[in-house]
Amino acid sequence: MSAPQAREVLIPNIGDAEDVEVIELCVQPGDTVAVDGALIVIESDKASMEVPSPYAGTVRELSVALGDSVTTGRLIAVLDVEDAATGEPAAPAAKASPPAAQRAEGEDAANERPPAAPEPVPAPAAAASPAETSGTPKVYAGPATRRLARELGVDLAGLRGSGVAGRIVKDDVKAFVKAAMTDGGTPSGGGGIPALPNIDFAKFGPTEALPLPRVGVRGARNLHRSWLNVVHVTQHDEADVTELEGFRKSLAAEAAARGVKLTLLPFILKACATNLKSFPRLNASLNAAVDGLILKHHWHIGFAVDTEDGLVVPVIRDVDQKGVWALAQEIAELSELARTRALKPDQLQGGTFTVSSLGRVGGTGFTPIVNAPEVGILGVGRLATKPLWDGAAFQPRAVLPLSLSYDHRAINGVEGGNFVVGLAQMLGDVRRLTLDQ
Ligand code: CAO
Repeated sequence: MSAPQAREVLIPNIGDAEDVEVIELCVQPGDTVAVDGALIVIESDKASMEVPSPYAGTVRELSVALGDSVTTGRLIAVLDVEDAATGEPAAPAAKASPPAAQRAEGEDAANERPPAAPEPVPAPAAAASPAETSGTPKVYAGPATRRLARELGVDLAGLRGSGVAGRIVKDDVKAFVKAAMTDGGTPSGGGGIPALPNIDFAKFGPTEALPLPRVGVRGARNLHRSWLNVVHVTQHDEADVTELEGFRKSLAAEAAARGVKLTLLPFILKACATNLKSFPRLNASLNAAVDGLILKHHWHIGFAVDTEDGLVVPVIRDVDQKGVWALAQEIAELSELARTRALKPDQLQGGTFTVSSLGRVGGTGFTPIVNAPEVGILGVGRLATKPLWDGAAFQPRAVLPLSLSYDHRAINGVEGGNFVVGLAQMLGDVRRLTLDQ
């Protein structure tokens, strides 16, 4: 094999256009590029265009930078061309390039073909995906699509193309923006996530389509957004709530007289608010730049309510300032409003931490999804009587499973672990709720 030879690549003839701007670098030194793989994208007043490589080779140096103004004949890059057979210019492509505006229009017409349009011949080399050829840029789109994306602030690297050979077309950009505007997130398959195949399940047996209620659809999107954005870790522990259960049951007559159902949940909310004061980073949100925390000096705790329409999370404000009776009352009222779809928007906002109790259902632990932009959520499992060693013998104790999921970007493992241990201690001895107030 012969030694690589250096080949210069120049800005092709771009017609009358003078001083066009370099708006995108499609390769970096060290990248390999195929014949007609995009090197840079330039933009004049009228249009933008990709400048393809006339050689197959490795980029030795790049002679332009983003924002440079370039004219015909300016050096773009020097390539190391390995193989003379494939390394020679395949065609007078660079020199024969039509004026930018014409080329851009021509490319766009091809770009905007519907995905299902028949493709008479394999995609021409000039349309080969840079992802397949140069290896670095994963974006495969024509100039007008790129311009639209820039105007709308869309990062094309996060889109899946519906055009021929995965090419991103204008409609993909518009659909992405529409999805982001309507639900604050991206549909399945957006954000660079491979979409699931659309399978006709009826092929395998009888099926039935069940539309999700609006609450369920919105909840699913919120969960998906949290799942994708939050770096989840779940820490499990158990609280010995034998004394608390004895205390709670001893209040049964008083609860009945007050017309309140006294479950474990109000004690758990109270214990969370108290414990959050000792762990302020769990009562916080990450800032937009994800380089700092916004600590909240208010303790508004949301609790998950299972309704016919799906999961709803009303928020109890200032839990730290309320007693257990008041919390029990508010849980009952807000749950009822949730189940009758009568919650007001402000009763669903402003939470700083969430509790999701599946205690009445069962389970020894689960991994709740953080209700972003909060950074912590407590999952509560079903109380069970277990033998615990007291140093001399096993004793039957009432044990409550606790599962804390937290955003590991904001909370480290020791902090998360200590929070759950502290919470378990507090529920193990509710006299602790009166300390540190
Ligand atoms: N262990 C054992 N029993 C428990 C328990 C636990 N951890 N938590 C509650 N219970 C018992 C209660 O004591 C009550 O018993 P009685 O009927 O004998 O008095 C019974 O379960 C039902 O309690 P509840 O659900 O009515 O009351 P709650 O205060 O515990 O919870 C509410 C209220 C609104 C949170 C709950 O009804 C609910 O909707 N939970 C579901 C939350 C959910 O869907 N989470 C999952 C979200 S993630 O997908």
